[in-house]
Amino acid sequence: MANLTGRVIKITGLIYHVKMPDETVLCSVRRSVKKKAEFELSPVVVGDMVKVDVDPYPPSEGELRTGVITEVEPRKTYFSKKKTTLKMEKQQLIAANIDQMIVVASVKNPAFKMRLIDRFMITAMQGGVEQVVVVNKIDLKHDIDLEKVEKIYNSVGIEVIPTSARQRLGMDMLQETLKNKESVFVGQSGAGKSSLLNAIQPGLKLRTGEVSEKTGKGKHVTTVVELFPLDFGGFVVDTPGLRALGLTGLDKRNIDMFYDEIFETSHKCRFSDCRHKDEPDCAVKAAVENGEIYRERYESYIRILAGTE
Ligand SMILES: Nc1nc2c(ncn2[C@@H]2O[C@H](COP(=O)(O)OP(=O)(O)OP(=O)(O)O)[C@@H](O)[C@H]2O)c(=O)[nH]1
Ligand SMILES: [Mg+2]
Ligand SMILES: [Zn+2]
Repeated sequence: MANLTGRVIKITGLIYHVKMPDETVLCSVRRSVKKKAEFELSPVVVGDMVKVDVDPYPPSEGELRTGVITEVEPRKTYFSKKKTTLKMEKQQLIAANIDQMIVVASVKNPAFKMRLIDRFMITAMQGGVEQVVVVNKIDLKHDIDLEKVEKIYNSVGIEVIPTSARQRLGMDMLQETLKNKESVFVGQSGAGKSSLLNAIQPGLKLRTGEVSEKTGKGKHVTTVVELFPLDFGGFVVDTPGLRALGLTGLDKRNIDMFYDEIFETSHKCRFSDCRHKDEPDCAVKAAVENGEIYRERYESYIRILAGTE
């Protein structure tokens, strides 16, 4: 049996599609690999580099060869969310070995929610992935202060790209950002992740769906996580919009680490364990008052903090 290395590009049910140098092999996962992933719901995810025992028999005409995944190589980066089961808190890995997370929000339908963007940011930082914010549907009439949003994220080194998949606005900038990188598209259902990818590369022909008139929410159109090559270089992973993004590994003492400017300022607080809430002589609160720290960032921090208390 040939033992080769490949990359998981798609998972459908229990079948793992692994791209090898010359072919795509349909694989199952060896029991020992499943056992190792005790705290993870999915032992193998899209983007994983895996060792495969490829079936020696040639596939019949027009069929793909089959194999077994025997090992998962250590992940350089990952994107995961929390899944609470009856018994314990587990990490649900969604994609591995990607360079950047493109957090797609929309100015409207569904409503723009900075706190959701920030939750994605935290998961990206935890997984060692760079972040970019895309604000889509700018063709719609809305009341979001895009300049302010850009200022806030740019101040912590995060690029913001306003787009309209419908009117093809911002596509050059998005393409430039995606070029020669591996990106995972995340965000609320209906924000337009699949539409943006179709606008960038029509050949992808990803399924897109309506946003409900009644609830303003997406209808969870994309259901399979899949890795696609881009014609201009790079790869993208489209993901299903998440209903909720649970965070793992957060502790009320370390949340400020995910807010660069808050973390830096925190060294000037009177108490070294200051949470920047009701403590006296808090340098962070003072910086918010005098405009050195954006109030929106502070409020986002406080909301995440509240969730861990
Ligand atoms: N007006 C407007 N509508 C858009 C734009 N981009 C996408 N839409 C619409 O928004 C709806 C949802 O788009 P999708 O691309 O399916 O959204 P998604 O983020 O992939 O959603 P899930 O796969 O469910 O997570 C569709 O009806 C799109 O036509 C845009 O730039 N402007
Ligand atoms: Mg989609
Ligand atoms: Zn403080």
